[in-house]
Amino acid sequence: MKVAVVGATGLVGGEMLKVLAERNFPVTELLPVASEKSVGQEIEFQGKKYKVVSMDDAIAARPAVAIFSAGGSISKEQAPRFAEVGTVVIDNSSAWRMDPTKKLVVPEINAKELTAEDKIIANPNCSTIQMVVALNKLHEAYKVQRIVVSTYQSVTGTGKKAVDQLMQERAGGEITSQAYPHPIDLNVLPHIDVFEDNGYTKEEMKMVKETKKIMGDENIRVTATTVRIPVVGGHSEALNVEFEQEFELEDVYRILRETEGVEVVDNPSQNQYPMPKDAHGRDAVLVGRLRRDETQPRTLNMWVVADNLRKGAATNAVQIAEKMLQMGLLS
Ligand code: 2RA
Repeated sequence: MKVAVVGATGLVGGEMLKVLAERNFPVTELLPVASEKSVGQEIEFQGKKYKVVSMDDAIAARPAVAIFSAGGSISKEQAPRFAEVGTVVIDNSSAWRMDPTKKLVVPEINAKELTAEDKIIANPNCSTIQMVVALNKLHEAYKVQRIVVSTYQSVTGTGKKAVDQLMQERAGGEITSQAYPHPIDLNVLPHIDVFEDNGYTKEEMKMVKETKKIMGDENIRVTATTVRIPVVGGHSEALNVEFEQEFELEDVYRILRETEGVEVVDNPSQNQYPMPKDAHGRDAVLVGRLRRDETQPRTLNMWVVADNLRKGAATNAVQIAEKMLQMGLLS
């Protein structure tokens, strides 16, 4: 199967190539796409060398699927061009996520909604993916009414420039990479993406809007504070979740242990709880620190950690492609 990876030289694009290889996705020909200046650059995939190609050449090759991680403006312009030649596009940018004609998919939750008509599919925001993976089965059991979420997000979510800024600050040398308006080492920034008129950031509003769409329930109320912290392994989130139905903690543990993609790590007496260093490079969504909110009924506190480049982006996108293949929606 001809597969294009658009944004192949970026952090997420590189992770997509790694995941495609790890999961033995049936790639017979790879079309790595990046900016014009990268055309001709060689990358290695499954022991073979491929040259980066231009967007036009990739479209002309009519790949079966094109997995994008190249920013919203490029996706808005180029995804329809791929779709016109019959390519299925799975896009990691925010460009199509809230488009009512496009599906926003976490395979474990709503892949069943995909049809042959879906030619552009949106991959949700990383901070949303790990939250809904952790909550979806609890929602089915107890019906989520309200989520208060605070995130502690890795600099890898911003990209290579941010990782370089952190490492340069930490090394104490010259700072040539400035991804943030402030130092990030030994600091935290309550500022991810741009601020909107309501005082929330775009990142916070993504969590509010995307959660409802993926879980198929416009009545779920979400309020978010998203924060950048100086780590690289993955995003962490503190969730306070109010349900319509009462729950027993042991049932919550059972449901989470049975939830696809979730790993319960919760033994505080042994200092065992989810941490980015343990999520790094893995696809599992780690859940722990489960405890009843003693200030109000039917409410649970939990801590959720996942590698934002993997399940938060690359793996979720590849899993969508795998599901479509299984469903006969990819030729
Ligand atoms: C971030 N979730 O962490 C956003 C985009 N990857 O910056």
